[in-house]
Amino acid sequence: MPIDWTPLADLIETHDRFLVTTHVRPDGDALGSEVGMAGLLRQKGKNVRVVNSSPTPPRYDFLDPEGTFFEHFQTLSSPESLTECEVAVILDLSAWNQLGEMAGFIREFSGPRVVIDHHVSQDDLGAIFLKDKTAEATGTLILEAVHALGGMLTREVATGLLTAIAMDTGWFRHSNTDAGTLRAAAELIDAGAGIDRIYRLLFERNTLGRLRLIGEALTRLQVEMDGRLAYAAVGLDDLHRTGAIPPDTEDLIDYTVSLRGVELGLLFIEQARGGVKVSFRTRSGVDCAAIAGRFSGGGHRAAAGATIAGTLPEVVDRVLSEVRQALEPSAPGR
Ligand SMILES: [Mn+2]
Repeated sequence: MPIDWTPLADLIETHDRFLVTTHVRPDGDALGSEVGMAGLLRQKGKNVRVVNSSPTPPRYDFLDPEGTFFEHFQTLSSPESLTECEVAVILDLSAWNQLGEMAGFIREFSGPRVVIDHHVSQDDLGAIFLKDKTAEATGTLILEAVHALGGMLTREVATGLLTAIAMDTGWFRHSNTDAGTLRAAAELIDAGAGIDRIYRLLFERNTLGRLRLIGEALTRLQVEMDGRLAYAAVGLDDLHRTGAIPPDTEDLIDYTVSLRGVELGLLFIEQARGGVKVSFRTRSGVDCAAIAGRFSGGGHRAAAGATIAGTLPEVVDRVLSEVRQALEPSAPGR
């Protein structure tokens, strides 16, 4: 359903200072959407700060060539200056826990909050929701906002939005890709986004640590239930041993569902701050958002996640026993 962008237009009309933020462990959609949104707001003459609870993974440094666009909440030199922002624009999330360290600040934030997102809602966040769960990416929604508000697709904005859409569709391969996705991509390429350049920057700058981590995870890939369920677990010690960094696990989950016959793929990643991040992916009829919801997580039908308290072996056991039940009896669409 198309979004009515009037509430955003009204806030732009009546306010000058905007804070833009996104979820923890930001991905291409999160960061690319921020580039698009901040560009639009600045074109409207607004003062914009883009502040995230996680630092920007090196993979996405090309979205911020000067290193000044994305600010990191915990290392701000004057955190109190953030309270000067009048409107909070929250992108690509609909749950308090996805805000990480910034959740407290956003809860206290006295001005209007706007959420622009495509996830199944978990929390109301006390916000104006500009949401389309059928959108392939938040980046697509920002492109709509640019159209609706008469913004310009500069090369910078187009690069951010193409990164956003390409990453949330698995580079135009997943089931959320349709003709409209490719039309949006074509428009962004016409506006100056270099698709080959972006691909090279994202996928052909692997570190040896990242490739070794992928190798280790694949070596330990487990398959059960006649090959319908595949999973792998990555511990903090694996990162240390291989020289990988936490963002290097970003696309690892895709290998689980690349295996023939797999209906549900799981990836368990031990978190430095405690607990385990679990990713759920399907290429069949399994509802990943529903399974993740049983662990206070969420996302989309085909891709979801949850962060669960406990040690790596405990969480693996708990999730597997839940998931085995979800896959019995045989899931449709095999
Ligand atoms: Mn997204």
